[in-house]
Parts: sequence; structure tokens; C-alpha cells
Amino acid sequence: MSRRTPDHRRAGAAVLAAGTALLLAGCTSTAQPPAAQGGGGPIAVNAGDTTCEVSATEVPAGNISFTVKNTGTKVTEFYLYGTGDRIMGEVENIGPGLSRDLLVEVPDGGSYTTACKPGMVGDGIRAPFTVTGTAQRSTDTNAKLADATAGYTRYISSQTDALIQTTQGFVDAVKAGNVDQAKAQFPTARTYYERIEPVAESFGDVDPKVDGREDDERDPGVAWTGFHRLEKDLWVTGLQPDSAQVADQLMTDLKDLQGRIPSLQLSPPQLANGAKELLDEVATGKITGEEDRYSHTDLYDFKANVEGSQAAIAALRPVIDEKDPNLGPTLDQRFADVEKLLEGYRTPDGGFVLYTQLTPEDTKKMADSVDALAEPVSQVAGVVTS
Ligand SMILES: [Cu+2]
Repeated sequence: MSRRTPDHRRAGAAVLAAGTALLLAGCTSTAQPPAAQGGGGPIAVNAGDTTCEVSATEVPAGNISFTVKNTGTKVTEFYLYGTGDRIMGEVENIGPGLSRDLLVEVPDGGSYTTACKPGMVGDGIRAPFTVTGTAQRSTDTNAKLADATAGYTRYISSQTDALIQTTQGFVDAVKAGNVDQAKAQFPTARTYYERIEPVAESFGDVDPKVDGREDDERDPGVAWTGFHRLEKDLWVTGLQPDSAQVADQLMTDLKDLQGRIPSLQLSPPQLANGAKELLDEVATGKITGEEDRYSHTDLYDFKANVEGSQAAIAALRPVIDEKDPNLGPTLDQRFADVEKLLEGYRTPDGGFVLYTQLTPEDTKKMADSVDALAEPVSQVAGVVTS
């Protein structure tokens, strides 16, 4: 999670689907073309410090695209929520003056909510948003897209199972007061969470409990819980009278997450958006050392975020290859470049060096390499829905 960290990096050129139009003629997909909105283009969102102007508030069901421009002075984010604040789509970390695109598949008509969150805190500036009619799900009309989401859902499910198992070991060590063992297990248990973080975030209330930071905004009376609270206990303050209780709560919250996976119904743009979000997480949370600020085990999370991003892209790969044959090899190369760079920071025991051992040149190289990867990844949502 990276809600509070300003984005100092350049915005990747998130041009959706540019250059794919020519390929459409030979494309065998039966998916419907993106619905026209607001005169055919994407819906423009002007996100200011106190305003959130959305150029259309009623659109037909189908693929809906937004271009979010930050016209304010704070880093902002934009959400489309369904019932119960279920996140249909989001873009985070939009710096002042920057624009980012968001493509969301909304097959069911009904009442939705748009929200800009200047400063990336609180409930945001909200407005009702209506989707009319119904559209066929792209996974109902395109077998390759159906395979992609089914394959990725299996990945999510296996990662969640492993997360429960490894976190149990970590929780047991905390409860036994075995600090060394708990410290050793902390980065490993987190790996499974960091690989699937966008899915956990889509459930809204899970991620703040599991992965929240001490300085995150919480409702009055809500205590700071989760991995990072225990990280502080283990590395800084020593185990506290309520550490065991926090550890048990972490398991409860993760089992809650696991229980929600069977009802997960992911759309292809969500896979692509999630792959991009994971790279944003790397840029804003790991390369800054912000996420694991007590243990400095950020590179484990970095690796896990990249692996999770790669898994989502891999699931979509047959569709990518069908629609834009040049994109897949570029993605392969950029993932390989990041992987190679990270491998240079391994320790003899198979782990990673601590964040505090990195020089500014190291983190600069990492940021550049992740930027270079984020650019083709940001094209995937547009390509797979074209
Ligand atoms: Cu995180």
C-alpha cells in the first residue's frame, strides 16, 4: 500500500491503445468495442484540490475510459466505486499537472460513485455516476479473455493459500516471543501478500488493516494493526503486551481475505490495471524505502510486486500476442531487465540486501528500470480491450 507517499517519478506515457487501431481489422476477437462516451472519447476528469469534475455522469455499460488530470497542487488519485465501495477501478499517485488513463469494464448498469482523493487521504470528493443498460462481459464473448481471468484467479487463490500458511508461522513466532524467528519470517510471509496486493486493495477494508502504516489516516478509535505494526514491535519497540493480539488479528483479516476470493469476478482490464498498480507500488513504496521502514526489507516486497505484475501480464499474454505482436517481446525484455538488476542485490542466503545498504545510484537505476517496464505495462489494458 502506498497511499500517503507523493509520487516523484515521471508519469509513464499511459497512452491507451494507441497504435493498435490498424491491427483491429485482422483481429478475431468478438469483444465489443469500447463504448463511446462524452462524444466518443474518454471521460475527462479534472481533479483539483477541492473539486472533482467528471465530464459525463451517465454512460452506457461496457468499457469505460477516463482521463484523469490533476489540476491541483497535491498528489491525487481517482476511483470508480460500485456498491459498498467495491473498487471497480483506480489510479493512484497522480502528481500535480500529470494525467493518467483508467479503463474499467462495467457490464452491469446501476449506480456507481466517482471519487478524487487529493492528498490521497479520506473518502475523497464523491459524486454519483450512472451506468445504463447491460453489456456482455468480455470474458463471456472471448474465450482467451475468459482463460486469462480464470488463470489469474487461480494464481490469486494459490498465493492466498500460501500467504495464510507462511503468515501462520510468523504469527506463531510472534506469539511465542521468538523475535529472531519472527524477523526471519516477516519478509517471506509478506511476499505472498505483495504479489496480490491490488486484489486485496479491491476489497477496500482489508488492505488498511493488513498493510497499513503508522501514519495512515484511520477512523477515530481504529487501532493500527497488521504487518507493519508487528514490524515496528519486532525491530524498534520490542514486543508489546498486545503484540500477540495484533498477530491473531492479522490472521483473522487474512482469512477474511481468503474467504472473499471465491466470489472474485475479475475483468481483463483489472488484471492489466493491477499489473500497473504493482509497479506504482514499487516506485512509491519500495524504491523510497517507505514501506518497510523499520526492517528495511523493501527489496523482498519489490521482487514480489514485480512477480505479481508479471503473473497478471502472463495470464493476458495470449490476448496481447493476438492484438499487438510487438508488445509481448517488449514486456519480456523489460521484466527481464528489472529481474536482472534485482538479482544483483541478492545476499548469499538467497535474500536481499537491506534498503539502507543501497546508494542513491542504486535506487536511481531501480527507478529507471521500473519506469521503463511500467510504460509497456500501461498499454496492456487498452490493447486487450481493443
Ligand atoms: Cu504493500
